[in-house]
Amino acid sequence: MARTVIVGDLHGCRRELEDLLSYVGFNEDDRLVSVGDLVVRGPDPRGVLKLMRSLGARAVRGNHEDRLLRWKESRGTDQELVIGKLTRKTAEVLRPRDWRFLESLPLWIDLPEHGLRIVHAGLVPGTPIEEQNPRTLLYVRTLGHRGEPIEIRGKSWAHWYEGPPHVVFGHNALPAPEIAPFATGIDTGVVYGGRLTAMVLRDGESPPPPSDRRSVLVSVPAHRMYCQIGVRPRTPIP
Ligand SMILES: [Mn+2]
Repeated sequence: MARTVIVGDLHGCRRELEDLLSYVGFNEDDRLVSVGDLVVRGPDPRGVLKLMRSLGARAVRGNHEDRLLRWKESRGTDQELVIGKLTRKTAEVLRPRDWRFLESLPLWIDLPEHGLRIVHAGLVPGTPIEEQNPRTLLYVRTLGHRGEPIEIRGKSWAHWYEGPPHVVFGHNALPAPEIAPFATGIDTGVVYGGRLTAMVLRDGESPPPPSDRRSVLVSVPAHRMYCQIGVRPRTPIP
């Protein structure tokens, strides 16, 4: 039976994606969707994109894809975007078909058959998705006193969100998945030596309530720490 596998931030960790697909017994009937940040910081950005394409996988745009694309667009103009060493390293290895894949990524993907919406970072509760600031979808972590989006760490925006649809997101690397009533964060920091997490749903299945949410989550460990920026999750998912 066909399943939907939604995978967390990969950051070029191709081996761990292969491990995860093998762990869940991914087959040609299943479909793969990513929460974005497919590339940058990790060892094999092209390998991740090649594997994604070969599986017909979909993905939303992450802040790293967005930054790469905005840099590419600005290149050679007097407004050329300044990018960091790790972003540049990725930009240098990507081929035209990789860039085309990145350019095709939408800011959100709806999977109504699972009652789901996928965004990279999150959203401001109560605002229709079409009216969200793209910057919010790519970078939000918490909310201010007036409900405004904030990009630094704090209590996840997800805890104020009341759905529907259920939102699956990444961006905020934590030792374990973020489980909120109507949202699930699945960035468990594989590139920082943590784990790669995915939500696996059967045909037509919606994410269960928080008490059972872990029954649809799986994870595999990183082979090593590829990058020291950010958190280094230590607590494995049981
Ligand atoms: Mn991100």
